[in-house]
Amino acid sequence: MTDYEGPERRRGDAADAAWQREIPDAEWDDAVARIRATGEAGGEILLLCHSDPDGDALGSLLALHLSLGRLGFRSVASWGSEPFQVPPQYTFLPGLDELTPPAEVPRDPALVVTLDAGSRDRLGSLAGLVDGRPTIVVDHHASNTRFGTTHLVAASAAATAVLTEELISRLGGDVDTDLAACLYVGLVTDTGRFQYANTDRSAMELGSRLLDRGIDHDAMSRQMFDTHSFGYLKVMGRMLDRAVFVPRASLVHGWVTENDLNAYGVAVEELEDLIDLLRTVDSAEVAMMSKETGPGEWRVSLRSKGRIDVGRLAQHLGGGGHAFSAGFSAQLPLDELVARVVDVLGHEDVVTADAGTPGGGS
Ligand SMILES: [Mn+2]
Repeated sequence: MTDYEGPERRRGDAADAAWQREIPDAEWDDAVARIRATGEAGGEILLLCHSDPDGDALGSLLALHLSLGRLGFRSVASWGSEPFQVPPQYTFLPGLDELTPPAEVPRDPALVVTLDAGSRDRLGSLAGLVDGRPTIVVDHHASNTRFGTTHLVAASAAATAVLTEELISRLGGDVDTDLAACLYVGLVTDTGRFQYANTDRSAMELGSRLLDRGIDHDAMSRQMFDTHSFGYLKVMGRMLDRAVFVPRASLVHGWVTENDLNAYGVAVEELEDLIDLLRTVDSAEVAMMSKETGPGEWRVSLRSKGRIDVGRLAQHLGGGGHAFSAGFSAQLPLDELVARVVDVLGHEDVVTADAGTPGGGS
């Protein structure tokens, strides 16, 4: 199929999207040349997304992996966290059977491409593979540390999937229905189903191009957003029952313990949406959701309505993310965890200059 109208159409009458101006053409050319040279020489291209992947990380990883395979290039797709498990809401994604567990990833790839990872740390147990090796970083986190050798990084891109589509198009790849499904998952999850402030015209246009490829978007949305086990509802009930509101910090906090997950047979990967319930609280500027991933170990998600830069807040606590959506990990008693977040919320540098529009995306 060659009738796919990709970025050419975007470059027509309308002005370039902001994200297109963030990445110089030379950087795109360099990325394309490196991938082509490695692929054509039969070299192994290692694709890595961030640990504990969300929809954008997973969708971008699979789309690029499938695309390179169709171009006749050898690629390996993985991420550096265990258990190496795909969250149940994404099990319809094409290409999942081609993923390689971190222990089986080749230790000496010719080229690495990272997707949706804002820093080397986010590559988890596979982070060392980017050291001293050509690495193309594809990402949209404002906090990106530019840890590679080629950087396709644009903070104003709604999702890494937006940049991945551009890369596939520049490689001369065709976006067929499978690739479109992967990219759509990235786009729809990181824009909060086209509701967050990062939803711009180019995100809507990408959505429309992907629909043109015949994806089953309603069935995909049902599995991603509207399908839960009964146990998940019970965990949600426990979480809501004990959620607390801290008025002086305009913070609402909910948490799920390992005990909750064991009691109802729910995996921690299924809890991605719980924070969306917390962020609906009218009097809370910041929503915080803590998930226990080991005894006393918490994976914390943060969302802001606009006045607080939770990306900066998370950086203070060893994590990162976007201004409206971020996270960090910590091993602390829960009350100390909340106390530290409340403390950082008092720092001046986490208050945004232009308080206003709600956003999102990770
Ligand atoms: Mn993302």
